[in-house]
Amino acid sequence: MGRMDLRQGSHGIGLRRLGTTAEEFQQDLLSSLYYRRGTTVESASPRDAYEALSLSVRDRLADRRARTAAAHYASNPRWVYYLSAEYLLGAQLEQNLLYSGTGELAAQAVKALGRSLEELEDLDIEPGLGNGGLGRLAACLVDSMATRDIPAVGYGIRYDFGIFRQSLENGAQAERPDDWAFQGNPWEFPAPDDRQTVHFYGHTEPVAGSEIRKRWVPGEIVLGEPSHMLVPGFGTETVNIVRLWRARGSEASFDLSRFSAGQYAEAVQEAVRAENISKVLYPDDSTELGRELRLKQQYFLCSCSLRDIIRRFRLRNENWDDFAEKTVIQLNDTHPTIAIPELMRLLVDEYEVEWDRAWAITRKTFAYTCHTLLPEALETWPVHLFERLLPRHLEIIYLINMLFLREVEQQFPGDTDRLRRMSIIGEGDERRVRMAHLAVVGTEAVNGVAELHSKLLRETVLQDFAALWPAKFQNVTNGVSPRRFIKLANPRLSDLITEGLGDDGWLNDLERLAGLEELAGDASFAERWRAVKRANKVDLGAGDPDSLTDVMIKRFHEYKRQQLKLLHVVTMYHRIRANPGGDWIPRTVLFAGKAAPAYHAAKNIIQLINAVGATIAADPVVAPYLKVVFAENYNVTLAEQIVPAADLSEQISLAGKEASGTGNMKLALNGAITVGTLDGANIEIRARVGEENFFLFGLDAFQAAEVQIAGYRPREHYDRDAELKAAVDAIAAGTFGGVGREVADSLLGWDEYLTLADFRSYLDAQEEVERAWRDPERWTRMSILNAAHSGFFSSDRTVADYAARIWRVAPVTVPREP
Ligand code: NBX
Repeated sequence: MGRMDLRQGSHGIGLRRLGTTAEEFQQDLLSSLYYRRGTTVESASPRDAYEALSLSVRDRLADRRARTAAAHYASNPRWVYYLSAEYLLGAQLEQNLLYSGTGELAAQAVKALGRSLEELEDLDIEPGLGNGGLGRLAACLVDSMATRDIPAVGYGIRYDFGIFRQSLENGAQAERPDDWAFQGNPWEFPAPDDRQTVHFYGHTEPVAGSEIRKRWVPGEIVLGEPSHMLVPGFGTETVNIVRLWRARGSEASFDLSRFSAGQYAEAVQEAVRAENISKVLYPDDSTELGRELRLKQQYFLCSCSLRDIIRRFRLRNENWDDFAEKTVIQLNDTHPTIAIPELMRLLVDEYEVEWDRAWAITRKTFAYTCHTLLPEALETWPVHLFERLLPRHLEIIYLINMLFLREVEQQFPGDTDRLRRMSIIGEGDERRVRMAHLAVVGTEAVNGVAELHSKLLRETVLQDFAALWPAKFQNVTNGVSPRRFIKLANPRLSDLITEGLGDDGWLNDLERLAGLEELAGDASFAERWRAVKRANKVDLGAGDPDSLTDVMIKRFHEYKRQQLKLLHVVTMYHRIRANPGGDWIPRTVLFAGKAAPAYHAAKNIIQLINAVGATIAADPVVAPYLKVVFAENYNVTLAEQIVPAADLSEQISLAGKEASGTGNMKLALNGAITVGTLDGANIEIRARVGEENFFLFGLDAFQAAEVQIAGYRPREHYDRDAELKAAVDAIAAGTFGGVGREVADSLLGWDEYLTLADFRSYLDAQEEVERAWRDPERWTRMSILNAAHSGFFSSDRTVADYAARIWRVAPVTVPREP
């Protein structure tokens, strides 16, 4: 590959065209096995068969990739570069079979190897290069950019170890490393020719004849080696790429003289240090520990990617004034914000562009997406760390800040408090660089990820910036890929929808699901809808398929309030025990999700859930009605199994805390009904599916803020509500095990996320859930209407919004095979 990939397709080279019949596919599969795996049908292991199949499927996208690169090169378009420290791409084989239209051929061909497609799909390991919603959003957006024919590259880090593998040991979370590519990764194309050099540490020196330019003399040099994965569009010819950087020591990092002297560890220590940069994904999804290695990762990603972007720009363009016309760089949260001073450094120091011109280019090039409102999730870095690791960037940030504060001073003369609040440098006990401020100052557009989130950003966290630049702030509500989360995850429902709507055009025009509305009243359609859900529950095997499958699947965090769900479970347990003969609705409560390894309170909640589950399972009175399941190691693959089987979708975060949520969208699209607060995208889901098809409860964001301001006392709720008191007391007494005490102490002591304040309202909503469940016709109708009116939540729409309002890019059509 290398730089050739931009210039020409396969035309004229005289490549053999890949066949389109089962026999031809089988031939290709056998050649892959023979020539690329170096084995034979007789001695092939399942892994060999998997690899050979993957390579043959990948080949079928390669020609589209070549035509895409050629079309992009020819049209010299405006490009979108998506910078993200995380991608949760999910398993590749099934997706690429679908997107290349070779599923049928492949299924027949693998039979010749004496294997089944399902068996080989089970060997497909997902690259878990992300924590949660932010990483999965990046994956959905690159899918939709390709589907919408937008010239785009996603840049990221190729971590050796992705998000840890979770297992339960005595009901508590245990973590093991995720060596995801241990057996190789057939989906990846290495591109060593495009490697980049990255500098760290050292000092800066003045440059003769310039006040502004500096020379950075680094103290450490690391190589960034890229490889890429193909990102095909659905129902189109475009195949884009995600380019991931891996750190390597340079030749100089191996100390041959030490090696010769027998100092083997010392000889490689520099290389090891370099390679550590891309060794492991940080598993913390919403706290910033300010670790040096993490800042190194961020700069490594940005430095490699910007040089690659500039290399690509210069293939077809000469004038820097065209850079911002041809390039938009979207920052996925603040993690890649160091790209802003890095572009300034490259332009000013290396390409000798004058400061003001460079700053105008930079500001026009970048856009920033914020994914949080939690103050502890806003990244800041100690100035002294910056000074040591990236001395030149700190100087540039100081200069940016000085000029920026001058701008503020002009607008608001004499308002020193405002200057202090808005400064990129925070002055506390320790001076820190505020990355969100840098991201707002250095970009053309800033967006939140759901209506409420964008509004709260404007009115709270970024209020001063919104006052200064109101037009900069926008909303782009998140979305999810309907291919992965309906078609691939839920083939039964996909077939039924296609039959109901007459064709499968809904797969890239999701608003067409609205056509299901008129089928919601059709008894036979409803019957089949119910049968699909039931069959999916049987496949999942979590519990009785006729029970209400109640799912809460997401990262464990106190703001998401798994503890509220748990209080509900304990209350159900008490009620059933008190009245064993009652007309109870059987429920399976399914939890899945990881807690950051250092997040003690979240890990306690996991442990308590499992303890409560075990107590219930051992209780012959309650067990027939209530089952708690904790599915280990939640990831994209597991989500694809759980989502289709869900009846009830738990979206119960404290209002004002969940930026958007995307699991809420996946579940609604698959006919689960939401029980939720007015938080994040829940609000938009409810507005679309209709309030009668959504179980609402709890304080809204405004009320929650008022409660906090008035001085929240969780004990008042505990004292007033006998069932709540009984649940908390049982937990505190250790009925379900020792960690209960700590969980109860936190609930009664401060309850940061108002769990107790929302308890009664939540229980009322759950009673409404049960009323609806008792009427299967009503429930099914609600379920169909949820899917019918969730078409807005396609990531294709999200991408169309970004393209029209932020990126201002036009699609480039890739010609079909001649
Ligand atoms: O981003 C999530 C939000 O919590 C969701 O509400 C939202 O739907 C989703 C997509 O916009 N944020 C998230 O997943 N954050 C992280 O994973 C994260 C990772 C590393 C880090 C901070 C946050 N340092």
